[in-house]
Amino acid sequence: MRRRITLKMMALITCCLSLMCTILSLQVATRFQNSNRALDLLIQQSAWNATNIIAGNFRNYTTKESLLKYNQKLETSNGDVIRKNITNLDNVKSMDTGKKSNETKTIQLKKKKDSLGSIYNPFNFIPNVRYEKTHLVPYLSDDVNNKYLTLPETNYTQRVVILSPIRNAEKSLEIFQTQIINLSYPHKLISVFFGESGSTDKTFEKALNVSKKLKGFNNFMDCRVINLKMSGGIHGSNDFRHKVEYQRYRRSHLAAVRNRLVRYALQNTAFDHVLWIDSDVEEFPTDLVQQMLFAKSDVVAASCLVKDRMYKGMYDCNSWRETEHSLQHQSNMPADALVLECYGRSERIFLPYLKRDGRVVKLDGVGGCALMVKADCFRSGLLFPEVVYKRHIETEGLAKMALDMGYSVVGLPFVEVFHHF
Ligand SMILES: Nc1nc2c(ncn2[C@@H]2O[C@H](COP(=O)(O)OP(=O)(O)OP(=O)(O)O)[C@@H](O)[C@H]2O)c(=O)[nH]1
Ligand SMILES: [Mg+2]
Repeated sequence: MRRRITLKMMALITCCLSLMCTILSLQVATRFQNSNRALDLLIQQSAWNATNIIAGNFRNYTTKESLLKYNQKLETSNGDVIRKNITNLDNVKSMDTGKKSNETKTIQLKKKKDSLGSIYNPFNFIPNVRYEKTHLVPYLSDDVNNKYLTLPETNYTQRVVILSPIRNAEKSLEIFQTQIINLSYPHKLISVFFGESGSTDKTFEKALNVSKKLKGFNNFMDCRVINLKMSGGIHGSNDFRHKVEYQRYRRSHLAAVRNRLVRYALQNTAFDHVLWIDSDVEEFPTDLVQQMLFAKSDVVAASCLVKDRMYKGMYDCNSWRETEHSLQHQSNMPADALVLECYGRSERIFLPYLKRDGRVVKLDGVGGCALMVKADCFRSGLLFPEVVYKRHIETEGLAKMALDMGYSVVGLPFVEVFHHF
């Protein structure tokens, strides 16, 4: 009897022990899984934090050194995110056709051999990062760049007017002039109009000299400096003029400046396309005009970035594509609310991150750094909204209005212009 009890007790203890072991191992497993997930989140979070530092408050960092410092931070944390995404190349599609290509298959086979960033694996240079994770823009290998920037032979006949609003731009006009002269599009088809107002330095006189040079020595069709006779706007340091509370008025003023300049151009010269280039854009490709014409669209924006040695980052937060989430959020906002990007977490996909979609990609918002618009769009009433239009203003408002008017709005993720920083 006692033996049976002892046996029963032993069985019970064994049961309890194995139950405890199971619970313990389950706990360990869950913890391990959680810790993996936590690690995963931590990596993502650190990338996001660094992103916030760079992108969200991007312009608060006024020295290149401080940005570089944060950039290094971001690269470390973001490197993990990139590597993580790169291992999942199964769904990589050919950027040309949207179908899986032979080239892609080869890349998939090679992927284990190739180190990150190898020139043999150009797709490594286009990390599948989600838009909110990073505002760093990857450098592309020449293989990729050449493929997506090659243009067919064409005999150009279309007339282009470059419109550039300027205020206190005395210092940037020299570089601007060089960039314009370097444009490879036939100069005799290009006019350049500067729209000056509100300057407290010698911007007007400097612009006059530039326009004389362009017309006199470089065979541009027509070059003028127009005194727009406008006052107002928000000016000053980066930190000051980018304060969120000033943006409705600042952007409204810029819209008015752009509208006045394009009205003047429409009345005074003949052209097929307007190419807006801001005077603080200090580098653009020599074939910028051809690249924008290649898109054969009504509104075309280039990627507006900043760069510093090994690093390229997004500058302009105005060229983006809406997502389901961003549209959903907007639908709950009051009609006169103004939606601004780069002042917090975004739900849009920005132009530099749409490279996988191809060389010409659909957009819902555009920036004015380098923006081509068909002249006929302006002739039919398109303008830069000076008051909120569908919760957007100025260049982004123009994109919204253009889409409503049935025009095509696209961006060129591979065509990069560099803003002063
Ligand atoms: N005529 C005129 N031009 C202006 C005025 N304010 C700015 N601009 C010019 O308009 C272009 C865009 O202005 P920015 O101040 O660079 O505006 P932004 O690109 O939206 O913002 P940033 O991030 O500050 O560069 C530049 O070429 C400026 O020189 C103004 O009051 N009058
Ligand atoms: Mg600017």
